[in-house]
Amino acid sequence: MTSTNKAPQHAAVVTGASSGIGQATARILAAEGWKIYAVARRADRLDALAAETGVIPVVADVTDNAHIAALLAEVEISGGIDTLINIAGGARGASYVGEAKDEDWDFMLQANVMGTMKMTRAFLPMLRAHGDGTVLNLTSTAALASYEGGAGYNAAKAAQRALTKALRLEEVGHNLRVIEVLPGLVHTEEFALRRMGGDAAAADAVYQGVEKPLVADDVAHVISYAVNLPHHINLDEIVVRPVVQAANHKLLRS
Ligand code: 8X3
Repeated sequence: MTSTNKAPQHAAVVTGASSGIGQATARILAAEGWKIYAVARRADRLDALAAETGVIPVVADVTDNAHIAALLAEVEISGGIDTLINIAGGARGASYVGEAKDEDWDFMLQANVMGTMKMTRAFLPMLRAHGDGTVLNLTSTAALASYEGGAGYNAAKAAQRALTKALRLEEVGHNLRVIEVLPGLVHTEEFALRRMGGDAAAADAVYQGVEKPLVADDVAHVISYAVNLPHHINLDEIVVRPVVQAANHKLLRS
C-alpha cells in the first residue's frame, strides 16, 4: 500500500470486530465504502470477515501497548484514519459485590476502560492532525443505572462514559467529534454467553420472552448514521434500547 500525507475521507479503526456489534459495524461501514481496519484478538474470525467484506484485519489486544503501537504504525503507513470506533469490551460475571471475583472485575476494567483509553491516547495525534476526527465509544445503559449483579460492568461502563465526556471537553479545540453510543439489551451471539461464563442456558434466560430485542446490526446502523453525518453534527450521547425495554429495570417479556 502507498503512503499518503492525508487520511482518506472515511477510514476507521473498529475494535471488537471479531463478533457482535463490532463485527456488524465493520461490515456495514465497509459496505458503505469506508476503509476499515478491523481489530480483535481472534485472527480466524478477522480473516473470515476480511474475506467477506474487504476490511483490513489487524490482530491486536486493545489493552496491550505494544500491540497498539504496531497497529498504529500499520495504519500510519497505509493512509491513516479519521475515525476511531472503540467497541472492544464486554461483561464478565453476574456476582453481587459480596461475591465479586477479582478476575471478572480486572477483565471488565481493562477491556472497557483501559482499552478505550489506550487506543484513544495512541490515535489522538493522528485524529487531531486530520482536522475532522471522530472518536465513537460504545458504552452501555449499564453506565446510567446500576443493577443487582451488575456492579463490575456498571463500574466499568460508568468509567468509560466518564472518560468519554472528559475527552469531548479536552479535544474540542482540535475539532474532535466525540460520540457515545449507549445500548440497552442487545441479543448477540457472545455478550451474555461470555458474561455467564459459557452457560448457554443462563445466557438464553437473559433474552427469554423478549420478542424483539435489539440485534448487533441495529446498533451498527445507529453507529453508521452517527459517523456518516457531516462532521460538525455531534450526536454526543445516543441511548439505544428495544421498544420493549422502557428502562433498564422495565423489560417486557411475553
Ligand atoms: C448491555 C446492557 O442491560 O446488559 O450493555 O447492562 S445491560
